[in-house]
Amino acid sequence: MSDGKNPAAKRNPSNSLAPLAKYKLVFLGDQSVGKTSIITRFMYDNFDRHYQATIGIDFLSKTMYLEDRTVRLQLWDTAGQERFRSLIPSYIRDSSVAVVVYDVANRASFLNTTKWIEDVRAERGNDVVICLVGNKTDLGNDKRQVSTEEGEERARKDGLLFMECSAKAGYNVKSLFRKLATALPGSTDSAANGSSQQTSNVVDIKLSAAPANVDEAKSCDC
Ligand SMILES: Nc1nc2c(ncn2[C@@H]2O[C@H](COP(=O)(O)OP(=O)(O)O)[C@@H](O)[C@H]2O)c(=O)[nH]1
Ligand SMILES: [Mg+2]
Repeated sequence: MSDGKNPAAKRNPSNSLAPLAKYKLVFLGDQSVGKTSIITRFMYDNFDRHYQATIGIDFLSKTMYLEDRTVRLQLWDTAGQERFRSLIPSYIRDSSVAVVVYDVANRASFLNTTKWIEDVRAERGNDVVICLVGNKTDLGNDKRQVSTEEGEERARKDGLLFMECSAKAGYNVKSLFRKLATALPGSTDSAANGSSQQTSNVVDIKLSAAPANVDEAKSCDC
């Protein structure tokens, strides 16, 4: 009682005075792999989307309350169409995290992640967390064109985080963001280098069961 410090404050003594840390997360990948659906699932726990971000680029914000600090995530959705591709580098430029999505039932979208990852590396070098995400696992094994092992192997070779999920089924979407949050630069468990995989001793992030005023999503209703 006497010193009034809790363990979280000890880990991050400036926590209470520090301005809210903002992180930009960009979502990249071919058209129709499910980028907008993953964001929609995370923001609203919904699959029927509230917003449609397929023309140009749009972002939504969400505050996440971590054990030792609070962060503000800016989720930048992108359109994968070639005609918007020239815009992509400027959006990648000041990002902390790049989420490169493919569709596990579409091999071409997996192969194309190479290009998206090259774009990210060209802009950010190693100063970024890249997560490779295979979406649409709900489609089942008969539709699958990319195995989990192949995705994992690719991520391992390139020093990327990896996750499979289904925006439709709501499978692993929260886990994806939990993984991203623990890898953010400056977080307790991340190294300065974003490709660090040392996330075993993770903090408990309360993404679910949040009170109604926790989440904010402003850019969809305007
Ligand atoms: N079966 C299935 N379909 C999905 C999933 N995620 C997205 N889709 C569908 O795939 C299509 C493209 O999704 P969208 O989020 O617009 O992809 P984007 O172009 O990458 O933003 C839509 O018809 C979605 O309903 C998923 O996890 N499973
Ligand atoms: Mg979209």
